Amino acid sequence: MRVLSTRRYPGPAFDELADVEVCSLAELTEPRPDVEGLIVANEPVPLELLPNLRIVANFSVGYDRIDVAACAARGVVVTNTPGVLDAATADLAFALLLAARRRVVEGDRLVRRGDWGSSWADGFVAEEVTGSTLGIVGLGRIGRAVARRAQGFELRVLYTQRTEIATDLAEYRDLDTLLAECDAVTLHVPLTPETRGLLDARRLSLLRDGACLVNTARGEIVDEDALVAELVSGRIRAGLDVFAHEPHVPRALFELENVVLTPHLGSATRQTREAMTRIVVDNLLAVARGEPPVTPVVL
Ligand code: 8YV
Repeated sequence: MRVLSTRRYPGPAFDELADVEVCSLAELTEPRPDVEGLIVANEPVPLELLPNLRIVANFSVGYDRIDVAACAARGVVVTNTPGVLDAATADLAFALLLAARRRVVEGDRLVRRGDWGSSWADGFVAEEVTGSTLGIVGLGRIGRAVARRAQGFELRVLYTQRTEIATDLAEYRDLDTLLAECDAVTLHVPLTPETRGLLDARRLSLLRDGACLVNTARGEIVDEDALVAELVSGRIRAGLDVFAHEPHVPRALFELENVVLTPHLGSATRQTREAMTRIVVDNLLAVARGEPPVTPVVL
């Protein structure tokens, strides 16, 4: 089975693909009837150029940029990489929470500027993380990994999602109540038509003064203009790994000390990225053998 891959994905599993060609989507301009498998990283699939495509193996748990329904209508299976990036993403959410709340990056900048001129006792006081209340929006695999970490930090943990579940990890609240009750809120829902703009200006205004918003999910879940306005006002803090128009980051954020910015690093550990490639390759090999894919996206 000939596979087209938008990059050389990391890790040894990639070398198990016998017939693979690395080609970006921008380079794919002519019809390719020889291609039966495609590897993308949550990128739009040019179905019209791939008439004999059988599988889109997505190097990503999120598939919001892939038209899964259009693929299904053409008999093309789409797979993703669930499970293996939960720990890495939860770790980053915690890193952003700690960094934003404890002013870690702001402190680093102060030291590098040579502005640390007085004793440790002056200024730079932050709000305690331990004992504060964390709200998790979406208690799926990644949300639960965050909740487990939160227990180690002795946080009170609330969660919200469409359906309330029985769990010892967190107490349920509806979204508006959760936003108003928490010292920090972290987002772990996929981007869907229902979650696009979920945190609009009204909901952002429900956050407590000084609260911290962490987003390692998708930028489009938050009204970015409204978030920038809240951050510019200085009313809240944030740790942001994702943005509405990546790699564009609103310039107004660059000057702010109350926001920590990272370039979509949620799954970016060697172990996690190699495990993602392993799943991508396992899905392709299964379909090549005529077997069902390992981790299909089910509509
Ligand atoms: C990827 C992600 O870095 O899995 C996801 O949903 O956002 C990240 O792991 C990104 O999608 C590119 O594959």
